[in-house]
Amino acid sequence: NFSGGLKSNYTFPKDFLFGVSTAAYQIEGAWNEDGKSESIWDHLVHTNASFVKDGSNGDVAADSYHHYKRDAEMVQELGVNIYRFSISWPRILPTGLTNQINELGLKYYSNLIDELIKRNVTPMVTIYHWDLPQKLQNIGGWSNAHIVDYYTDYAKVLFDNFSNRVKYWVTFNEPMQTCLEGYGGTYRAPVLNRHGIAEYLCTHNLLKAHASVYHLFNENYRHVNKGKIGMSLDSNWAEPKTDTPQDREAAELYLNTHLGWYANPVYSKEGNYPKDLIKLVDEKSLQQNYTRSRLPKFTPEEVNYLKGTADFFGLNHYTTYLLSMADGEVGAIPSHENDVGIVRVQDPKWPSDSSSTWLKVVPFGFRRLLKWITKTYNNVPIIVTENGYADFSGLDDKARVSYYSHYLNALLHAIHEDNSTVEGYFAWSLMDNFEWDDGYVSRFGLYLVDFKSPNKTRTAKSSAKLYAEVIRSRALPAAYDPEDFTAFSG
Ligand code: PNW
Repeated sequence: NFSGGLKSNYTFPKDFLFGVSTAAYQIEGAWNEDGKSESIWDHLVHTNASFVKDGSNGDVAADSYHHYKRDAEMVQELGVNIYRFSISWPRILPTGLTNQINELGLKYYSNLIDELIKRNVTPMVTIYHWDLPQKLQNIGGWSNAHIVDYYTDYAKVLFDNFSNRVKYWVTFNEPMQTCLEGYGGTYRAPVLNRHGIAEYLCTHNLLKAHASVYHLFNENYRHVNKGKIGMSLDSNWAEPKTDTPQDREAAELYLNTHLGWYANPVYSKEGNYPKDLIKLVDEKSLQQNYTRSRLPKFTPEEVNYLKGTADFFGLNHYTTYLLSMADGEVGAIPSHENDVGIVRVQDPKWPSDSSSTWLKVVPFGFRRLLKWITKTYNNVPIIVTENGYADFSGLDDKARVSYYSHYLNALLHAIHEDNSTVEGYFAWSLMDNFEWDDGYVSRFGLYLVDFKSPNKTRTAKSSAKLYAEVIRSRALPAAYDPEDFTAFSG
């Protein structure tokens, strides 16, 4: 079944967490207010005007720095149990380091946390959602091994101030976007484009930083609030392009060398990078005349130090691709893409009229991915920390209503038929925001934001009402039809 499950009376478990997600740079604005310094995203949009489709930036965005009370009110209106937001490192530490702690920055997040708790909403904090202090980028950012200490010092400031009130922590949002697209490629800040080298260095340091912060939390802060900590990894589902052994292998290789690149060291029984990835990069590096592999290695002590460093598996999922083996070289040489040697496409017949061209609606892919994670990582508890759909704006967002219905249906089937342990689900996003290189063209919000109005007025869309109803009834609406994809035909 394409939709990921037939019509059912399945309901969401009693303790299931329903949430909504945002990220600091995408909503806060106030980019240089009250002592905040420049992040790598501020720097990118201010120095490269053509990077963002509509020439916009996040200087003001939804201005949540000044409207956080309204944000908390919206979260409460939805009936959501938990709100996932991120903290801006350069707002807390303007030099990137702890020699100077910005009290006004701490105050902003402290106020937001109090406002949420007052409304019975549990705060979930993402410690890093892509906005590194530019001052740290200038000394190498994630490719500088000292970042492990800098990040740990930063996280300690957050734990010291907020662990009494914050129960859920996410160390990193989508490290693959940071490292593969930002260091290897040109799609995310800092647009380093040192493919084949920098994505592996970045990943190596970032995973060590994750483990260091996990241990810090586990040893010193967990008891304060019975807190939990994990990481949010992004993954598409990979479907074999045709039903041949080669394409099936390509699909499995895609998952292992993308999601597994980050998940294996933390969530697998044996730890370390996936064997496939080690072999591919080592062999290619030798062929290419490098003295040593472009993939840095963990020592056995490090493998153990990283293994098991998460209480839950945070998953950000949006869409599906079809995979086949490359015939010949693919991608730039050297690069992760070239090392792995597979080709991904999407089926033009898959429904979508999304403003994000990559966002095809394939609910069965969500269900299969949850099943794959459950099997590969030994029934790890999963929290879906992002899932959502983009359009060009409008209050009666029928396509988004349909997307959420189909994906939540697939999720119910994963829980009830595949025995995946899914503890929570977060819609991306609470409100329209700065969608990175898409600027304000692509809208992901349950709430529409009028970016032209002085107060950045927020209004609930049809999808907000659907989500609130699902949360209230803990099931899909009676009228939901798993066969109906007409909302995506424009
Ligand atoms: C996520 N993909 O990025 C980010 O966490 C959000 O900040 C962002 O606004 C949202 O999704 C929508 O784009 C993505 O590979 C990263 O398909 C990767 C993918 C999709 C989204």
